[in-house]
Amino acid sequence: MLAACSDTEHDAADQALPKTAAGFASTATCPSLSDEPVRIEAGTFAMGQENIYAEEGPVRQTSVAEFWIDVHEVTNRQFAAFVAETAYLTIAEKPVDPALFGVPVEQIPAEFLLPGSAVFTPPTQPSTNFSDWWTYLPGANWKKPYGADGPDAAADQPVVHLAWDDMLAYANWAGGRLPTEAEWEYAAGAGAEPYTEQPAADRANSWQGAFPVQNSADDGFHGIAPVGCFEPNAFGLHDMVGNVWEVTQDFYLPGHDPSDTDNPRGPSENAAYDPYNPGIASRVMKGGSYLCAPNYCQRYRPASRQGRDPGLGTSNVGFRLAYDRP
Ligand SMILES: [Ca+2]
Ligand SMILES: [Ca+2]
Repeated sequence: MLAACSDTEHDAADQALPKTAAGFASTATCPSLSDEPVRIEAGTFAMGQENIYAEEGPVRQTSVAEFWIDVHEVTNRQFAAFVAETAYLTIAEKPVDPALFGVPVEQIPAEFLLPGSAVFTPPTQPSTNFSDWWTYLPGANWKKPYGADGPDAAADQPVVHLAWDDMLAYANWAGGRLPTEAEWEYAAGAGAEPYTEQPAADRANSWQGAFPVQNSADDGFHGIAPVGCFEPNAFGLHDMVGNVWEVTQDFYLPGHDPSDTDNPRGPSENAAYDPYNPGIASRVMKGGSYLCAPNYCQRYRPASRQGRDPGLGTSNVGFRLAYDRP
């Protein structure tokens, strides 16, 4: 299916790492997918993974009830239909509440209070510090994913820069809900054996090369790909692993409760804890993104998980919906 993509990113001349956030934008088109969700039968699977990242264990047999799930990440086209009907304004399009910073307002740089979002912006030198590649760009939002000066959001690429409330508003409008982590992981694994290596270039959109300074884009994409460019899994679901991270409804704790195995819904809000973001009840996000590379974030796997700040979107996080009935 990659071969069917009418993109130019396979050209050798285009293999250098883009220098700007907007340089990661793709103009590729891929075979269009149905928006019709698929039914996932109730089942039991080995949830979690061990000997990789501590937060993914322990592995335990886990049951999920029947549900339906989108075959692709929610796209800009779908989100635009919601906004057109409701005039909904996302968090990233509104001025920032100074109280969120927890310091006197005069200590907050003025640009941090402008509407905007966090955009991946490649550093010029090797780094292991995420603050070197995340930039708060005023004017960045779902319609302008690379900032005010960048290209418009492409219709069939996943919508990004949404906060939790934005995803919830879309889900309520669309008649769905965010999947639980267990549902998502069961659907992503689709009965396959767990793996640890980076997926092949035709299987998922991840990062080939030494993150964050070298990206050969062997899979055809430096950044986000349109949904449906990569092969589906055995359940017919595209881009579960890679492309953009997908937020689930569960609150985040590092590691799983080994006794919570029957249609688990994660810890309570009060019990939620994210060591990278203490003081905030993070949600679990799954599957890694186009920024996951072997030397950084080996999370291109169904069991991978990280906490997601509910109040802020970024350029590598999206979602898809689950449903309790057809
Ligand atoms: Ca890629
Ligand atoms: Ca994904």
